[in-house]
Amino acid sequence: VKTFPTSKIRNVALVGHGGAGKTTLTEAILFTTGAIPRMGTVDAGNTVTDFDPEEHSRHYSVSLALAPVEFDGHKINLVDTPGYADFIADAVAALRIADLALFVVSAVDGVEVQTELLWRMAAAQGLPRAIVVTKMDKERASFSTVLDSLRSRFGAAIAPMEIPIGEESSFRGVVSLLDDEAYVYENGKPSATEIPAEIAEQEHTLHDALVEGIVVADEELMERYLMEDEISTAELSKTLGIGVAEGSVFPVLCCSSTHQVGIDRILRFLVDTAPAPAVAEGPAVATVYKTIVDPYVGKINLFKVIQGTVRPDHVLTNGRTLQDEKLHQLFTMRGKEQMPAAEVPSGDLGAVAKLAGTGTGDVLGERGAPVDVPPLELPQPTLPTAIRPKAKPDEDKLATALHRLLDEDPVLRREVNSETHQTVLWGMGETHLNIALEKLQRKFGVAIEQEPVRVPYRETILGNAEAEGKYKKQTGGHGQFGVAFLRVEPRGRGEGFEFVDAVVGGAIPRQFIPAVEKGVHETMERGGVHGFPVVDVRVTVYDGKYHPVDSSEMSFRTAASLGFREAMAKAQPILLEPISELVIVVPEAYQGDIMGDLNSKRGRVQGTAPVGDGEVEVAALVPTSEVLRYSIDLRSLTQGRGRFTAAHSHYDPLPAHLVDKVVADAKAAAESH
Ligand SMILES: Nc1nc2c(ncn2[C@@H]2O[C@H](COP(=O)(O)OP(=O)(O)O)[C@@H](O)[C@H]2O)c(=O)[nH]1
Ligand SMILES: [Mg+2]
Repeated sequence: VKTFPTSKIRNVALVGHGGAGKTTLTEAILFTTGAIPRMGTVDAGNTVTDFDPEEHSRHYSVSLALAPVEFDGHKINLVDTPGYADFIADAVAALRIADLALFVVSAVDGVEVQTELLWRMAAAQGLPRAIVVTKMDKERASFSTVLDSLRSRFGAAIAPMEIPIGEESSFRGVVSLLDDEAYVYENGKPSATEIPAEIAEQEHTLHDALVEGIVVADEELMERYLMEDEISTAELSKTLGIGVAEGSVFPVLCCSSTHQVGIDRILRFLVDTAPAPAVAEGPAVATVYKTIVDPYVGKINLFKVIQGTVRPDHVLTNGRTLQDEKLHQLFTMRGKEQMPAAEVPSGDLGAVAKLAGTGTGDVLGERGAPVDVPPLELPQPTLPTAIRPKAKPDEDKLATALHRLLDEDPVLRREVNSETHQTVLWGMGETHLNIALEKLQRKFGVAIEQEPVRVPYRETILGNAEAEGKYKKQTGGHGQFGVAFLRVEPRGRGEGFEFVDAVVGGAIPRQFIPAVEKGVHETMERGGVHGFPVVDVRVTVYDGKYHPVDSSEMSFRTAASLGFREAMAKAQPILLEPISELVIVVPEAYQGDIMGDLNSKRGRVQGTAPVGDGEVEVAALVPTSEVLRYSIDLRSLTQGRGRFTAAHSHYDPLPAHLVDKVVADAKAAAESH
């Protein structure tokens, strides 16, 4: 690939709700610029940017993918992103390196939930934004309806640059409002035409509104406009570009990707009006926004150069690990294809293979280069699933495979629960987790089985009790003998286990006291009356008996275990359940539903507070067992408009009427192994 100066580079993230038409628009742009000889389709699974088998089987994007194209002496790096909530992390990463967020909105469906969420993110970042209303050819497409909904959601800075000629099946061209030119398309080829009479008046009004909107930003232009001076399209474009770069105006274009109508106008806009990356001279610095793990090629890191020029064989230091990394060959990705690059200049996107310890979110810089890049904040996964390899011998393989999978998908989190002994994988939703498991099989050859996540219940006691633990065995020669009298008492929540030795007069010889403690401790861990670990008890050994020949460490361990079990059973044992603290943010309209649902989940709302933008935050304490799948519940309660975090808070007694069910479920789970 040719090297382009920074001013001729455009980094454009295509974002928006799943199914809006991002991948198809990317394909249409690749085709229009001659990068590919024919257009693939998402449904046939042969587009450039949906190349994973997981994308083919589902017919939608799950990872970001690059599509650099050349147009009019510029290099436009399109980053196609997934729109579904489960895969939002890749959209977040793309927004971080883009200089323009191009929101793709379906002319049929209008502004949808993910579009709003992504808009909010881009706004928080101050990222320049523009909108393409696509699928203009489809039945029920309406440019004006979409425009109204854009304005009502995103305000008056929404500025149409075009109006469609025809709509639905008669959609055949666009009028460019900036220069009053009309184009109709045949087989993707535009030809200039007269503005159709039926839209001429609307065109005039919109043209004037657009031009006025542009010239107010520039005093000199304003004056000339008032003097009715001729202002060239180039001047208007340039001034509009300043507004776009400032994020004070959001141009709107329209197209049909499948019929290739208006695609060249979008390219024109990107070249003429979209901002170039900021030029930064100095030693090379690059940020890694995505890591792809290929089982054969290894890791490929996608990066953006934010300062200087990155060259082959450059040695850069990873700002997190402080390790040097040698960048051998540089290339650019187009979908899954690698295209060699001689160098990657400031502002451009590149890729590099085989870095030892670098991944998503890392910053690479020349020694001594000041590296001050805000961290890439990825969403926290909220849905757990427990996994195990289908075949027992794959245990070790699973650990390595998970490690590599997490390199590629840093949003996934792996946890090994020491109480339930489960390996738990946390993801953004069911599809995210399913795809993770499919990749474990496809890329790393480990077949996985899912099982319900077990809640780490615990046991404790409410009362005091005493018991005699006696172990006596006579076998042939010398036997086993030990007796330990134990007292159990409850301790406060979270205070843990305390062992007290109150034996006097050598009823149990000194050297066997540790064996008594060990016997108690082991039994607590293995499980109490209901089989769950015992916590928050004081155990006192206050008397005992021994035999000079038959007593041993073993006999006292066993005696203590028996005594502890008996005392526990008499001391009003109860189950404790973990309680999670949830912090939920939803649009105000959903507050009532959220509270009702929390109520039905035995939750206790701790407080609510408005957090701006029409949203409220609800904090609640809810039994963990009730919210393992809260991610799914919240999505369906709010149509995807809510978000939440959950953290372990504390343990509370499990209500008595639930004990039998919890015990039965645990037994069934244990037997299934
Ligand atoms: N009629 C029509 N269909 C389109 C157009 N763009 C996309 N589609 C269809 O809409 C569906 C979703 O498109 P896709 O590009 O996967 O959307 P994405 O999820 O935003 O990437 C696919 O079936 C496309 O064929 C268009 O301009 N016109
Ligand atoms: Mg897509």
